[in-house]
Amino acid sequence: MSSLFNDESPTLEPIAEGAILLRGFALADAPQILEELKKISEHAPPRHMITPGGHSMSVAMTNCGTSGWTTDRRGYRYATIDPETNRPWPPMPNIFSELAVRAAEAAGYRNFDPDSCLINFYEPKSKMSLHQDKNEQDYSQPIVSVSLGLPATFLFGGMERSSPTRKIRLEHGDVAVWGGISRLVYHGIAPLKPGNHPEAGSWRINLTFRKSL
Ligand code: MD3
Ligand code: FE
Repeated sequence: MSSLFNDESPTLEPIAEGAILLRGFALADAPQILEELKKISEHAPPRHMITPGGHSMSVAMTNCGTSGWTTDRRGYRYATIDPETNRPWPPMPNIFSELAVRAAEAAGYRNFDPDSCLINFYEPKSKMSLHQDKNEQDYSQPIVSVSLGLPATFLFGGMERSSPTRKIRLEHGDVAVWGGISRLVYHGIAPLKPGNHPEAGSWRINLTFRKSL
């Protein structure tokens, strides 16, 4: 019921200038997305990447699309070859790119052309510290994020790491579009609370769609 409603006339919830939350926008596609994620994970297994500072990330990551975000001791970057498998990342399934473009359009971004989908797997206690997304070429393109599985507390800050943060609960099926002046805002995810989700079990999964190149 809510998925039918949200698909055709999404509730646009403004977060800040340029940032819009589309609650439940991905609900109808979620089962198919989760099936595709199993295939992607076989080809490009999620892994705990190493930051330039030498720390292992608590979030396990993989990518699909022509370009994927990676980190190791040498730095953060986008790469067309998965450094773990030495093969290209799996292609981005059409249902992924179509969902991302529809969400961007619903939020008012007309020419979103994602080449990259970073897939974040959170287990209980996994977190993402406050950071900016600055490894992309063109900051005029928005970022579209899709939340699946367990709910999370998203932290939305400001233009400086020390700016105050707002907490926003992101749930299964929620899609957010981050563009305009919100594109370079500091943001993060609080440590995941354990739980069980009927479709995703003990996991939270987040997909971020970007034009990286
Ligand atoms: C606000 N991921 O992968 S998605 C990331 O839930 C990342 O896994 C988080 O931050 C996650 O880089 C948050 C929401 C998000 C993504 C990018 C943004 C919010 C953003 C870029 C600018 C401002
Ligand atoms: Fe980010």
